[in-house]
Amino acid sequence: MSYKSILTELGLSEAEIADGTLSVQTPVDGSEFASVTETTPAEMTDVIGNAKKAFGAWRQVPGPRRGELVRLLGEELRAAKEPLGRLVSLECGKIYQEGLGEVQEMIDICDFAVGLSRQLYGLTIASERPGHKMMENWHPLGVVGLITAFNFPVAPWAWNTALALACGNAVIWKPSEKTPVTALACQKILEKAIAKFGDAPANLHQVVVGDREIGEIMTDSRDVALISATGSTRMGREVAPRVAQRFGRTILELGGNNAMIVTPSADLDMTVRAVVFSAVGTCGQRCTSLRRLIVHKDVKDQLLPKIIAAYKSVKIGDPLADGVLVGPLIDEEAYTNMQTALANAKKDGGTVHGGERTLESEYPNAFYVTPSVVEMPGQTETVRHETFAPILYVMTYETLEEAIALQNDVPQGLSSCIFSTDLRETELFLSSVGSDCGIANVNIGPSGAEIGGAFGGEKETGGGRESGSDAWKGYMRRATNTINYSRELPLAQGIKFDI
Ligand code: UN1
Repeated sequence: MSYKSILTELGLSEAEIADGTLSVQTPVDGSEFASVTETTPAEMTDVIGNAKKAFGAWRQVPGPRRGELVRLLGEELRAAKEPLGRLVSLECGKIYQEGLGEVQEMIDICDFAVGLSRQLYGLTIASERPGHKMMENWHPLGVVGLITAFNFPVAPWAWNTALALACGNAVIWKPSEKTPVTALACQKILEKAIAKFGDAPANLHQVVVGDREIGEIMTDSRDVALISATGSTRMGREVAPRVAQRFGRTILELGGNNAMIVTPSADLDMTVRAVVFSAVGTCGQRCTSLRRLIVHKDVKDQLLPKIIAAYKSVKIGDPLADGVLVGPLIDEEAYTNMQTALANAKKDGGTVHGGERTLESEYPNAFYVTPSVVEMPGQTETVRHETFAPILYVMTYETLEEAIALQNDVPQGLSSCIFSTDLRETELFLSSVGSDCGIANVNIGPSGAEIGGAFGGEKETGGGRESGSDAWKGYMRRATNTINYSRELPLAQGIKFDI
């Protein structure tokens, strides 16, 4: 199937993906496959104004009716699953299976948000005063500005948008400049749902394509109530203070430095499979990718050769080809960063297995690498830094307390896991003195979370939660209401104030 036909299948016309100012290369072979029109800074005033208008109308539509739009979006996504999965693969380089998985996450969150649209529950609260009642109501928040990253070009959009729309908000989406075409495809898919829905306000959802200037206008605007940003800690460090400056709200899902603790009681065959998927899947470019293996000193010699052998058997190549498990890195910069990290790890006393460029003669303009395992003498600064590439640092431990301390001793706090069949070990890991991450798993790798849970993490990961559980509350504002149905006017706390 040709690149062009994927785009046409998704309803993107030639004009929308050609003759623009932003050139889009596929990491598969480095060639340009689209060039899209960028939003100018001047246009942002209208974009934000239009979103504000759309919000004004949408917030008055009953929640369950808003859910109907999300239901229709889920149906359109089901219909577009294969071409969209292929486009994800083409634009960001993950294998087709993972492209399909990403679209499935979008479908799942739509289903979740449809149910949610009838369950935006508030509370009734016992009032301390006679003839009074208290309650808590959730209202739509406003315009939601989304900033997303190249590595998951569509699922985080869906987590945010499905919830934001069900919660009564309008959305402005700034996708990564590396993956704007999938964003335009999502806009098309949503437009189909909107057409079937019938009476949604214009500009309920808008995509803006451009560089940081566009992003800054959005983050600085008082008319954008919430900025939900997925990406690097560096990006979050710029976004968060700008939004805080105007007392806006943020949901931040930033870097991870995810670890797996392997204890002597672990099922090692299962461990190897989990390590390989979570460390080399998406070419190590998930925020949840496994980056650190903290293995008991008596287990390392059994486990490491199995991992190295499994790494050698993994097929690397065109992510759309059958049987391939690892596609390319996103670009040359990612490759350079990987090589720098490996060189630093060596300087720190690490022993590097793999990590070389491969398929260079076939794809001179693309960056395929063999995944690497690095045996480290300790948790050096190189290990504590998140490098978005398939590098797995291996360290050993003697006591579980020591392993947990190592696991927690990084600036990031997204995902973590333990492989163990000992209840005492697993419960300690999950307890208040265990993993300090937003996600802590047992006998499952750190990546590949289901949408039903709240997704996000602590420390430099930013503290935000997206997706399932009660993450929807981040997209609404809470009003506490106290109602007096008596003929008296008692004051709270028993204060006497007679006039
Ligand atoms: C990301 O890499 O930004 O848990 C998101 C996972 C996926 C989402 C990753 N469900 O790996």
